[in-house]
Amino acid sequence: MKKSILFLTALVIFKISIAQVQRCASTEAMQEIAKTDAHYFNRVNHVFEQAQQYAAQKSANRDADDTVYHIRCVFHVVYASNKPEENIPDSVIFSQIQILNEDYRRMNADAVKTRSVFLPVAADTKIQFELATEDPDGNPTTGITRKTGSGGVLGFNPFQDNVKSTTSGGQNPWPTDRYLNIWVCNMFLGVLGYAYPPSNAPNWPANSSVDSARQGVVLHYQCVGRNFSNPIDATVAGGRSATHEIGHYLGLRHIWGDTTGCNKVDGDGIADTPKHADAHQQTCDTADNSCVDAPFDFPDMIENYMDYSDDRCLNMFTEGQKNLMRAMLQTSRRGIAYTTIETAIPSTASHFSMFSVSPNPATDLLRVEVQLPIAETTCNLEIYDVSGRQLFSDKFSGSTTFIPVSNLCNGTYFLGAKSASKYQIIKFVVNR
Ligand SMILES: [Ca+2]
Ligand SMILES: [Ca+2]
Ligand SMILES: [Zn+2]
Repeated sequence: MKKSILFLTALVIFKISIAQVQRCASTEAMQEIAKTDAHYFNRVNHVFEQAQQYAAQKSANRDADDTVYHIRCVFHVVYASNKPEENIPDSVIFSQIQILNEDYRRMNADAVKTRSVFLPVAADTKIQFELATEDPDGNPTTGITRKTGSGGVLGFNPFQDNVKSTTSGGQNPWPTDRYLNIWVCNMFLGVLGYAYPPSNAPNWPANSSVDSARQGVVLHYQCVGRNFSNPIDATVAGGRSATHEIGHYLGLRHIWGDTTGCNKVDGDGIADTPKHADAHQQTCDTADNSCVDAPFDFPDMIENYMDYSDDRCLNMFTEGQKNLMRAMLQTSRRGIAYTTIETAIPSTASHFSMFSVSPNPATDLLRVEVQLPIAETTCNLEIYDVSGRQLFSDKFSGSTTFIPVSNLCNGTYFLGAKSASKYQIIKFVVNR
């Protein structure tokens, strides 16, 4: 969060000259609020720390893992009267809701591309999205409002937040403590989106923060949904700007923590995301490893939705990010979602009824036990190192086998078992 305005300006110009689009202006928009609200960052940090503690107290406070949050969304489409293309069709908004549900429930088709090294922390957040069916007065609604407005020749300005008020050419929000408001408009300087993190501590009265009427997400109309006929850029055509911005809205920070370089304890305040030196600007390089993590060095998690990578290589949130977002839904963002209890438990549905390794730590031989489903006769066992390199692969017909690990150096490894219907990973250590 410590970044000079001067540096930010330079960064924005650099991004625009290279990539033509700026993935997200959330940090810069927050800096703008801080100019007139001296305690803004303190408040944001305080709320973030409270949510971290809340999420950490799993047994006492964390909701049961089978609770599903359903967030009520309202899309406000604000378009210039002479630019009908800005008035995006319902079908594009429907596809955006679908993308959000796929990404947050880890049902995205490209979840299979998450590198093995990150599978143990890849999360189904159990957060879902739907268009509101009741407006603030209790009347039926489509959850979409449309309005001709104007943010001026260049589009709406993220640093003035003018799309969020009718008096400045935009559309007023629905009550921000009951709905996730998502404004869709043309935006200044190719900014794709921005959102503010929660800044109202749960023990404060509702709407006590000066910015309560500004809570929500703003998206450039050309990065909404899937298969949009006129995307602003191929790297952002997957509808994942919304996934990223709603991550901010639910309290997540950029994975590199908005501080460049590796000389930081943990950029984003999330324990299971590796340290990143900086954003990956619409790139997709799995060879990147910008900082050394301790005690084990992970590659950069370029597939995390809170990076700036190409939409086509984003595919995961982590367990730590999930817990933080769910903590916010129980505290600062309480009220925007209703909950249901999921009877099936998908996160373990793909697990074997029994899968174990011993001894752990191992020295020479790893004893593996797998209970295959009744209708299946074989599975594949695979060992990966922490950078995702496959070191071993063999077919196995169960239930007990021994894998030699005497050729492996001391360190952490992952053993994966894959059958026709099951997939599970166990972390093990070699230490001799
Ligand atoms: Ca981290
Ligand atoms: Ca690393
Ligand atoms: Zn962002």
